[in-house]
Amino acid sequence: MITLYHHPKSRSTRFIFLLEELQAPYTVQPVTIRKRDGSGAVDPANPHPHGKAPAISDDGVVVFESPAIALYLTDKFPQNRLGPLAGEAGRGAYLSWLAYYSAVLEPAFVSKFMNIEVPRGTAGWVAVEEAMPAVIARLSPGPYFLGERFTALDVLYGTTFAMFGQSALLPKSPQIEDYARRVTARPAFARAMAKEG
Ligand SMILES: N[C@@H](CCC(=O)N[C@@H](CS)C(=O)NCC(=O)O)C(=O)O
Repeated sequence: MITLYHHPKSRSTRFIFLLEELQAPYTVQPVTIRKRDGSGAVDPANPHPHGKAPAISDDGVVVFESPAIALYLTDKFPQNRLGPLAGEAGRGAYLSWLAYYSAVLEPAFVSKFMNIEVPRGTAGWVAVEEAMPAVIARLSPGPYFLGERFTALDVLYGTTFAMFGQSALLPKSPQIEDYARRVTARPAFARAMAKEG
């Protein structure tokens, strides 16, 4: 049985969405986390090495960091085809864009938020203004990251774009807005929202 270590309205919320999409058996263990304003605290029950959310445990097997959790869950629960398996078409793109999410896109957003120029040739990521055209090109055939097939990539990217859509971090794009709406219109997203509190 999967235990999701979850903090409301955090990066762990989208894993309730993914677990609902997968129709996997799971329990949610609420944890405290440290907040930007100095409040909150690492929860000793949380197995993430820095006390961050999300983390999961699967009968004692601990997995942390969003792309690793997404891959672990879609490999473990293949029945709803939420991620191409090893040897299946699309696996290479699936792995690449999972890694890109936390290695390039999140650092790009944080750099913009902190007003830091991304050092060309040194940083492992690029500026948002360079990352987003690559993401939009990938999404162009649509409707999802891997074409017709909805996958865990859409859970990560779609919820992120839905969250940042109203902010200056995300360059305005009707295509990204449509995509975020499409992802968050899914019944599993509504179920996750109802359970998340
Ligand atoms: N790289 C991690 C980031 C997780 C993360 O930073 N989560 C935030 C909540 S949205 C957190 O737990 N912050 C508490 C802290 O930094 O101590 C992932 O993608 O899973």
